[in-house]
Amino acid sequence: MLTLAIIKPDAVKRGLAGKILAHLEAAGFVVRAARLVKLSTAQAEAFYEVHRERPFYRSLVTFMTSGPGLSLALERDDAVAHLRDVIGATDPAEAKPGTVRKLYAESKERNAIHASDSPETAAREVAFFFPEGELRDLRGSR
Ligand code: FUP
Repeated sequence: MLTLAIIKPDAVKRGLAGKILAHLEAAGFVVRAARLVKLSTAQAEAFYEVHRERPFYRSLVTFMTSGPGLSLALERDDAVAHLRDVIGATDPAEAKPGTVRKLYAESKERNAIHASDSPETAAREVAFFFPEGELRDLRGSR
């Protein structure tokens, strides 16, 4: 199955995209699509729509539009749950050792990586960044 990750602007800016992608590949994820995207305010607002009423929403949108992030459609078995394990808790102070956020995040907001939180969200978020035709199948001819 597929899930959506974004290596966030803080991590891209600090030159950590390659290290984080290597971490994800070592954890068994296969890249099916990738795109370096600088979100517009409207796009970031739409992506984080579920958080619109939260106190951190405006700051989160500003951060996510501050520079390009690397959006990734990733595949492996049970991809959503596995990726959540690999990235760690939202706040790096609470993330387990060896997780992407523990290793690379600066703060609860500037936390290096996004990962879809359910299969339904993953389907929506993969479609947000990648039209069906952009997904590559490494085992097939596409
Ligand atoms: P997560 O699924 O771990 O990314 O966390 P949430 O969906 O709860 O939050 C989405 C993003 O909002 C987080 F990645 C960072 C930001 N956030 C804050 O800036 N402050 C908070 O208190 C909670 C979340």
